[in-house]
Amino acid sequence: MAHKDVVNVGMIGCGFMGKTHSFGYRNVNPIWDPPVKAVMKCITGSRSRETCQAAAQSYGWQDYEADWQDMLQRDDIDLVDIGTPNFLHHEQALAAVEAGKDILCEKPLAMTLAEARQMTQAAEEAGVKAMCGFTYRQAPAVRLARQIIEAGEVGEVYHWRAVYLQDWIIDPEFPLVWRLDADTCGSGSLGDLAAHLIDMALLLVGDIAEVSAVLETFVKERPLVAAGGGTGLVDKRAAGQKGQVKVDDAALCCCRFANGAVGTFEATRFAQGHKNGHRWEINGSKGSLAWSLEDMNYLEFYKAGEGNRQGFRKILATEGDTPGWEAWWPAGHIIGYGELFINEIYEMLCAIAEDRQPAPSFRDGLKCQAVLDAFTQSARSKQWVPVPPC
Ligand code: SOE
Repeated sequence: MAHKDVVNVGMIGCGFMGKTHSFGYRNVNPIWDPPVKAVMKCITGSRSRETCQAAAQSYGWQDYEADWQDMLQRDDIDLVDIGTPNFLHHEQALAAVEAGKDILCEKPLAMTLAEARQMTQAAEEAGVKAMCGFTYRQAPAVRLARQIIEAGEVGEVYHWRAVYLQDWIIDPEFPLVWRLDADTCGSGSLGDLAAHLIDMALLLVGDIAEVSAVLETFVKERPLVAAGGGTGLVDKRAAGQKGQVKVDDAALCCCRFANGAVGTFEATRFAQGHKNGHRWEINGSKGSLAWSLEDMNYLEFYKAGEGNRQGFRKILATEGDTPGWEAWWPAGHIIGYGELFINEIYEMLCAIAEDRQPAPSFRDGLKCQAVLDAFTQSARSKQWVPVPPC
């Protein structure tokens, strides 16, 4: 793609992700001064025209379209950002590739492995830049962890241990919103939460060879909600009735990595008291690392061989040379959840300017989808399942 000074962005999604990504585009230029600048051209979504118009106004987009397909046809859009419910990713990403646009698509990349494969192949063959939105990778403390691992300071990795704990659907009267409806989300805590853990494991430990999983649905029926919870679905639901929950509330999974390490993953929306408890730990021959999203500016690092001085040190990952921190504030002036979207979009803009795939790319999203698929197969068959190479 010809090098330009600006990237005109078209956002699909006016909900939670529409808001976080808009926050990213609004702030990426002043914070990072990227080699190509983001221009907030247009927003659209699967909701009403009024919702799109209001989102454009409050999030700071120049324009809006009521129909995402009309936005994709516009010549003044270079990058399409897909922040819609999972069932729309495949169709929208393929349409964006067809229109020759670069893409940033939310996770999980798709509803199925076959869809993710098709999206990745289409994007790579068309030569468009395609990013999958595993935002937590962009935390400076996580990038520091990668630097420490690559420098060999953890040694041979033995263990990966990760949890993603939430508690927002414990009430059986909580309705069957799109994140719980198999037709719109594909899977429950697996695709929504474990996907983040898998991406981290692939980034920090390496390829996963085989898996074993248990999935559980504690609340089997929930009240139906009207009009698809803003997803643009035809309303197949009637108020006052209940619908079947066909996705997992909790996922407990094990894996063997290709490099000989072993790992565990626990993702649940039934961990009373935990709001967004994404945590992981790595144990290696020379040291250990640990990170928690709710305390995301810190990385814990234990180095073996320090005699009676040994212990976990808590590194505040805010130094000027901490990767992903370079453009932020003086040391100790911490950042939070929203800033990770600024970092993510900066990476996307750099990839466009440097004519390379962003990290994480659609291929990284596909690798994660292959593990999600293997977890599902294993839970059904009660067998260990190999993960196909991607
Ligand atoms: C669900 O509650 C959710 O918002 C996920 O969809 C996100 O991916 C995760 O970051 C936080 O939780």
